[in-house]
Formats: sequence, structure tokens, C-alpha cells
Amino acid sequence: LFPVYTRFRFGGCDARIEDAAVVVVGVPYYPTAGVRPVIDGPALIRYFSHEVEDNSLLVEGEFYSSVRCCDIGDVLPGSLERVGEDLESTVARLLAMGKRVLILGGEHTFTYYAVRGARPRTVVVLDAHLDAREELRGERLCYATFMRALAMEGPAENVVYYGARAYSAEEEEVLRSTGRRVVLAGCPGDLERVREPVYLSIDLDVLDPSHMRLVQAPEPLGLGPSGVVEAMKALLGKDVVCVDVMELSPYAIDIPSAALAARLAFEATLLLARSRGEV
Ligand SMILES: [Mn+2]
Repeated sequence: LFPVYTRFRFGGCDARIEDAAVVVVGVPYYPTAGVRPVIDGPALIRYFSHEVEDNSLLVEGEFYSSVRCCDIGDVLPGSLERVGEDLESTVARLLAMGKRVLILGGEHTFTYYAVRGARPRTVVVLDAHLDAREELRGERLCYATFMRALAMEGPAENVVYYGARAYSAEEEEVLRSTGRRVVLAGCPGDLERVREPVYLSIDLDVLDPSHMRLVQAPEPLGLGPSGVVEAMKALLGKDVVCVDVMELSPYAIDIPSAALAARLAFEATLLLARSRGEV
């Protein structure tokens, strides 16, 4: 049905796809990354997902186990374009089925394709960076440039960054010159006003490196884990159709970072389920 394969599943995701509110899909690839992980990010998140306690930090009294969730596995391997197009069509088809989608990455570049598949009104990006460079080492479409391409081509009218702290004036200017509404949010309250439907992209490097070490581009002075949960809370109850948790790049095994990534991925299932009236 979908171009995917499965090794092991995100914890507790045992609903059949027909019954699921939230569908999990992995893109465990790093085609333009400078570092080569020893194990892929989605595999590590799934491994640690079985250790996460059942309560939510996002929604009091709600439990992950009450969310009907189905993990369909990983998009099949291939080139950036091939994997990207498979992800784009998978996201579009799942949303057409009325599902909400959680994507586990993998490098952030795949967000470019997932947003094209989701066609939201607003993309909210939790990221230390703007990812809006013109090119990086000759690559026009890579983890450092894809937001420029998205802003140029659409589909989202609004791009809201939260936690950005490492970028050039040129990147900011280019984003603003696209005619889209680009906001560098300063507090979670800025996220409460975003237009729906919403695509939420979490680049794990939005977190401070003291909490999140397994990323390609760690950047000091970042958010703490509760800062990310606060941002998710600001979006709770909105029509959040797709969330991605990207850039877990395990070039070493760091247990606290992997456990935090798994916890945030679970909180994302509640954010998605709430938008569908599930919990
Ligand atoms: Mn980043």
C-alpha cells in the first residue's frame, strides 16, 4: 500500500491503519549530512519509545496508550529525491484518509517534501537555524537550504520559527522577500495565533546541546525540554495535521538524548490526536 518497510515499531502503536488516528512513518536517511550516524534516528527513537512512561507532560491525565496509533515503518531507501517523493505522496495519501501523521527523521531536508505533501497554511519550525541558505557545498537542496526552497515555492502562506538563534541576515532577508508571512517567534504565545491547518517541524537542535547532543549542528543557548513542551502546548487543540521530529543523528549512542527524543515524539502523538478530537 505504502512504499515502506518495518524493522520494529514505535512503542504501543498497535492499531490497524484503518482504525488509527495517528500514523507514524520514518525517514531514517542523511543524504546531504556531513556526519554518518552509527544507527539511524528513527530506529533509536523507536528503541527508546518502549522506555517512555505512559503519562503525558503535554496533556494532564491523558495517556499515550489511549491514542490509536499505527507505525507503518520507514520509507524505502533511495536518493534524496526518490525518498522525498515517496514521503510526499505517503503524507498526502494519509491526510486524504483523515489520518494525522508523525514523521521520525532523519535529516531535516525531508521536511521540504513532507510539507509539500501536507499542504498546510502554516509551517511552525522549532529550529536553532533558518535553513535558508542559497547553497551549501554546492548543494541547492540540503538541510541548510530547504526552507528557502519551501518559502519560494510554497505551499504554506505562513512560516513561524521558534527557538532560532543561529542564522545570517541574508537568510532572514531572503525569507521575508518571498512574500510569505515569516515570523521569528519570541515566546510560545506567538504560536497561539497561527493559522490552521498547521505543520509542526521539530529540528531537535532547537534544544540546548546540554540536553540534546545527537544532532549534526548543535548550537549553544537553546531551549530546554520544557521549552519544547510549552511550544507544543501553545498548539494544542489547533488543527495540527503533521508533526515531524528530525535530525536525531546518533554518531555515538547518547542515552539521555535518545530518551528525550522518544518522549517528545510521544507528546507529538497527543498533539496530533487532540487535533482529530481523539483525546
Ligand atoms: Mn537546525
